[in-house]
Amino acid sequence: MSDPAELYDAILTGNAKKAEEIAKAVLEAKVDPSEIVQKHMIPAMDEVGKRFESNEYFVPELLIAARAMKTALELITPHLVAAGVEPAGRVVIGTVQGDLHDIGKNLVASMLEGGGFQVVDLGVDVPPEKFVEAVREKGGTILALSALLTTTMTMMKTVIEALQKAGIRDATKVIIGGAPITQQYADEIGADGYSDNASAAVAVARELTS
Ligand code: B12
Repeated sequence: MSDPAELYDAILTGNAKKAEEIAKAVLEAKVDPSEIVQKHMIPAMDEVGKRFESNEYFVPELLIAARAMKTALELITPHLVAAGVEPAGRVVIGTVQGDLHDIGKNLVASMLEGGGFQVVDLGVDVPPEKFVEAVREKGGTILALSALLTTTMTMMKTVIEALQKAGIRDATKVIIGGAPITQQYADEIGADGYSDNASAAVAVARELTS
């Protein structure tokens, strides 16, 4: 049987095929799915985040690690649900209208998934009304907005105003990020949280749901 601890290395080195094989084997061996995620997979993504922050890893390493994580998670998630493990919370995420950048947003989505959140990814160029609709329909408690352009970051304020108009602002926590975004901007537009990287985004989301 495969050792679930091997998943740590498979994710850290971005080996999606190996991550898939190990995940299949340990699930067949009836290892607790929650233990696989909490003890081996999340620590691997935490380490990936640390290596990125210390310039040891760059975007390509981040992306292949996130892909390996996602591949294994897709196999494990149905077992987590079957075991009755409650998700840490639900997140609706997307890149704001007019903006097509999605590498950072995808990383944040993968890290949140790895952190135990149920993530609804609306993609890129998402109009405010689509965010409102998704939060309402899918009961998103956290709305995560990404923007990479100074010309599109103002859409974040528009989305918050649309939530207000729809009467669901108070029931929704809004977190924002992307290269031009700062804590000061988040405060200015009344967002509930901000982070400048994907691993810290998980900590912010956890704090807002605790
Ligand atoms: C790759 C890239 C592209 C790709 C995007 C591919 C894709 N699928 O995403 C392509 C080629 C399509 C592109 C197009 C354009 N781009 Co571009 N692009 C970039 C580039 C080089 C890298 C962005 C990136 O992926 N970074 C890596 C990721 C990992 O970092 P990140 O996105 O910042 O995300 C991290 C954090 O910000 C945070 N985060 C991100 N989102 C969120 C969300 C939440 C909720 C939280 C908590 C955290 C968080 O966590 C992430 C992970 O750690 C940047 C330069 C740069 N240094 O940022 C320019 C850049 C963003 N682009 C720029 C421009 C101008 C454009 C174009 C207008 C170019 C043109 N003339 O056509 C178009 C716009 C298209 C559009 N409508 O969106 C400018 C923006 C300038 C500005 N101040 O507005 C930049 C800064 C380049 C520059 N120096 O001029 N681009």
